[in-house]
Amino acid sequence: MKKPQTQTSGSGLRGEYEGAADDYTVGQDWHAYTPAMHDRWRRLYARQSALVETHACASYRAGLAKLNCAQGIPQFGDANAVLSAETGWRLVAVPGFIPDAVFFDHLAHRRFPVTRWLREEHELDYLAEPDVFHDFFGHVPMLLTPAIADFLELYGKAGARAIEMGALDLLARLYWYTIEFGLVREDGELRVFGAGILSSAAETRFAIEDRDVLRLPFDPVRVMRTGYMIDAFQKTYFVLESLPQLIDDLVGMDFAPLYRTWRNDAPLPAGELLPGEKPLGVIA
Ligand code: HBI
Ligand code: FE
Repeated sequence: MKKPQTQTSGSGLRGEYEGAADDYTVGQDWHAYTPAMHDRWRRLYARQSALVETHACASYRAGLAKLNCAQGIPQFGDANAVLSAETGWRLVAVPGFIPDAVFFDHLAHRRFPVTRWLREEHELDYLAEPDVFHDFFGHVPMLLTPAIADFLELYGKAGARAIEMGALDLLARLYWYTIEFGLVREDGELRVFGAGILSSAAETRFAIEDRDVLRLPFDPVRVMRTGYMIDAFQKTYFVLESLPQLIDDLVGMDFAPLYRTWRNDAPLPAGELLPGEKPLGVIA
């Protein structure tokens, strides 16, 4: 029996970092997953995939179907065959959270880091760190959508400059409010495409159904200025009119002047409207 894959390393980060390569990649070590872990994945999958039918955007649902991963923790190599044919992305296994610069470099080269460990039984509903369920179930289906695939590469390429300019927080909010917690309007209805929402049963319902939470039209600068919480439901969601809007709004945008303007400002509190802003209602 191999040692359990979920441990706290000397760094304080959960995951087994020892033996990782310089770029923090590891083997997935798929054969080390136990039957109990595959069973846990199946239950997580069954619960979330039912919700996805009614709450996720069409691209996500199409992507998930192509990945064929209902039966247990998937082998990343199988997903890579699908990804390489569709958008040229590739999954790499990592022990858990990795340094910002390393994360950006993977994305810039169309490699998506996927955490290899699975949450414990008592964490089915909530987890603050990414695990294989969040990373795979939440993110990988959207890697099959060209607009998202291209945006993520662009985000990766923007990383080094943001770090250099002391504006990482601004750039990271763009990822947070789209890739992790983004909503998109589809045939007049609100749908989810953010992985942080789609890997949580409770937030999937909340983000779409709650009548009072603030939903604002996506605007890159407004997003970059807005703070967020990592341990509670979001207080603001940003809504795209379409997935390609994400890349259309950002490609060719010069971030340097924005960084200089906003990098020293405290973030706008989530959940608050600026003068003149109009929230989008629940589109039921
Ligand atoms: N590492 N594994 C992993 N997953 C992430 O989502 C991640 C990361 N390292 C840095 C990071 N995200 C963010 O702080 C950057 O997007 C800024
Ligand atoms: Fe994530």
